[in-house]
Amino acid sequence: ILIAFLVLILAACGGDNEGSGEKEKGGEGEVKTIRAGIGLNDAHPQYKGLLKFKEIVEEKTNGQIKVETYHSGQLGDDRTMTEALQIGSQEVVIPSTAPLANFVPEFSIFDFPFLFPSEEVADKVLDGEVGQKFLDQLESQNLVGLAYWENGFRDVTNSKRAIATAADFKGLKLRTMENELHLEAFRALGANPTPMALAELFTAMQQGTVDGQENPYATIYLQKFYEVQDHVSNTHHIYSPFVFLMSKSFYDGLTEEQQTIVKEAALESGKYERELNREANNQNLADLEEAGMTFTEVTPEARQEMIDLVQPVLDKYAEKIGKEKVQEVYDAIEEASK
Ligand code: KDG
Repeated sequence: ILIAFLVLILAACGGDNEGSGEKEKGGEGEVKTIRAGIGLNDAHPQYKGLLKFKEIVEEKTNGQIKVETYHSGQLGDDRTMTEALQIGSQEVVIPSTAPLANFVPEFSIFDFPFLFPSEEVADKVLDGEVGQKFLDQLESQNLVGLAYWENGFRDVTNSKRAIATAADFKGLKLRTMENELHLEAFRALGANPTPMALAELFTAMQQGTVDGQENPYATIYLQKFYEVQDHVSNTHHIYSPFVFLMSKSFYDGLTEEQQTIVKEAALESGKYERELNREANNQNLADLEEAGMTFTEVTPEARQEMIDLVQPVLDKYAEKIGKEKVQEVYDAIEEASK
């Protein structure tokens, strides 16, 4: 019995040694940790999508990859977190394309006002060849783009006046994301835009530093902006995609199997996030009205006037980005709309 016991102990030690050998090589024995951060709060579908990503990755890697999730800008705003990915001090962030354009300017295309006619068309273009081409450009910035998620169609809120036409934007102090195209487009509409981190926005509206902001209904509702804003309009001026980013140095250090798992998990949890987000956006306008906000309809004619006003800004950016690249996106949208 004693000999059998010793044999068992030796066998167990042998197993361990093999394991730590792999660990030294950085192979499958090593537990890796992903710190994943977003700017929105934990009530938002984006955070629920992130939890789904965590669940899939931890299950499929048998715990070899752990995912720590952070919301509400706990790790910083989109830009700071993206920089952290570049230097390898954070592993995942899911920014809107707007702040991402500060790293790869071509991403501005997706923030052209009134570009995508519907969420379904956006899905086809982003998940197709054209969307992939943009993700490929991230590598030069030490970033890996694993999937597109959805922030959604953005709508304006403010505490000064109802916005029905372009003229109503006049002089309005609006918070925007950190993106030159957004700033120029709102200036073209007559507003007075200022970039600001999401985490500072609620207080800025409460204290009157800004009159309003623009975000999808889900964000307006779930971040409780209705507590400090009176008017909401269906401007639907920009469709904001999210991009699921991973630090390239971290991604390169994964085994091939782990790379496949994180890629598939980003796509699968993205589908789930889009579904939840669309449900929320469909429901949350009614919730905003219920919470006391006044809804103002923007007619197709009024929207057309807004389109005409921002057109010179788009022409300028199309020139900057490269007309062919922009045309490729327009063609893909036309194809996807058939
Ligand atoms: O988690 C995403 C947010 O950081 C941000 O991209 C959301 O649309 C947004 C905004 O207005 O800041």
